[in-house]
Amino acid sequence: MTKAATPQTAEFREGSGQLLFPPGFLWGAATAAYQIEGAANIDGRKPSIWDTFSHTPGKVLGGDSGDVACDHYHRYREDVGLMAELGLKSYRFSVSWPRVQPDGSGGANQAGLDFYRRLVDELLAQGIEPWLTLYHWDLPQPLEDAGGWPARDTAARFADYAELVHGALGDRVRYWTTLNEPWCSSFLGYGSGVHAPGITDGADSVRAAHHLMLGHGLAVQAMRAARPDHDFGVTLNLYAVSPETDSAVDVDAARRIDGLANRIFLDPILLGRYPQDVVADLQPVTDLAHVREGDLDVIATPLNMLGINYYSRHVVSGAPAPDAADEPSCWPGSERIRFVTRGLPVTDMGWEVDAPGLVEVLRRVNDEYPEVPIYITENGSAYVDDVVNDKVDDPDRLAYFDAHLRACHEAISHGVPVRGYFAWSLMDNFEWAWGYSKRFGMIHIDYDTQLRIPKSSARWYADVIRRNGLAAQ
Ligand code: IFM
Repeated sequence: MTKAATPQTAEFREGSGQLLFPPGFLWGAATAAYQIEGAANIDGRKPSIWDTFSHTPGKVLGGDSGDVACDHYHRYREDVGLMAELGLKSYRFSVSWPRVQPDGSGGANQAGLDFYRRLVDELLAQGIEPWLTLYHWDLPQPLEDAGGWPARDTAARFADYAELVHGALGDRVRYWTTLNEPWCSSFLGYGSGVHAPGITDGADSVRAAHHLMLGHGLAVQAMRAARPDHDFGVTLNLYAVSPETDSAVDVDAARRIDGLANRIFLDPILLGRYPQDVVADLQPVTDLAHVREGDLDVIATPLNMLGINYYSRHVVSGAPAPDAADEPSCWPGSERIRFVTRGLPVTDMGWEVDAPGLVEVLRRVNDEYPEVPIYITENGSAYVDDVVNDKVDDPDRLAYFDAHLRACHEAISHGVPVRGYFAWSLMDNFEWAWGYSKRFGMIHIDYDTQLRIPKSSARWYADVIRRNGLAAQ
């Protein structure tokens, strides 16, 4: 496909006072199983690595776990009703592997599959397109006990699981994402250890990244063989990356972090090769002997869409942090690079708000890789919310969405094929190592009563969807 020929489908209608998105733009919101479902021990579900991790003292803030979360497993009808009120065109959710295949291999747990059938049927009844993610970090514990993602066999187990879920739900779901943010599964799970399973081994983290990608490729091949008409993709969390200054050490630090955050996934998946500079940077940690002949062909199995999750930018300096040397790190081989802030406004996660970074990421992917339809599969922000008179006013979250949607529009006007946007998140939920202390939702959850209150950002988003665009500024 010739990129230069891509029509500029986003139009700014002078005089209409609106910044319109292309017709058919897929407006959605996203969640993930362990973050919202609860019902951790019923209907045959068994523990995942996140159940084990969150029940290990000291791993999750406040000792929180996903045991109950938003109790979405029992309240999914009410939640789909709220989605319909928002006018969502699509809902991105993930399937809990340990709910549908509790041991990570072998037969299916029909009760688990039935839950997702009920959920999908409810969505379809409301005219909401289901968008299914197979893996959002909840590896069945028995697979971790057998070696987890650093073990090659886990890739094969994942492809079997994908086939099983696709076989059960492929008659009603068309959009299939294999992995959500393999960077987090590999480098936070096996590098810094701040995510489950909490391993701190640089070489393991790189092996995990490879086997996650291999599992992705095998899964796409297996599912596509059954239903070539479906859309298959993967979701990567990509960052804009900049050097703090234009000094040679800072520029090199930015190259390294871009390599480990972005290109270590983009290049194998979209180009069928590892970036050579990243391979060289990794030499002190691993020689990548786990990469076998033919793996990269599998990993580069063509995609129907690429999901991009965007939150912020990394600004880095190569002047080493004196105290960082021996800390477990999610940057294998580049452990001493310093992450700096620029004094921009930050969200409750401490992440700088940088909407231009989203334009940069989108244009970069479109310029440097073969063209593929892009969906923003997550974008959003955590802020502290107050409930006042049964209402939640969240102007900062609303402004974050607004700025990033303008960024999407700008990218589209430059010819980037952005086809949809999923707000993170539909509702407040279990924010991993931060427990329930961070709120990303457009719908407020009272975790004591399970009362749902749509925030002002939700009402605003409903209006954006209704008009398929934003008011001009
Ligand atoms: O909550 C997470 C989600 O599970 C994956 N992407 C980032 C979100 C915010 O940290």
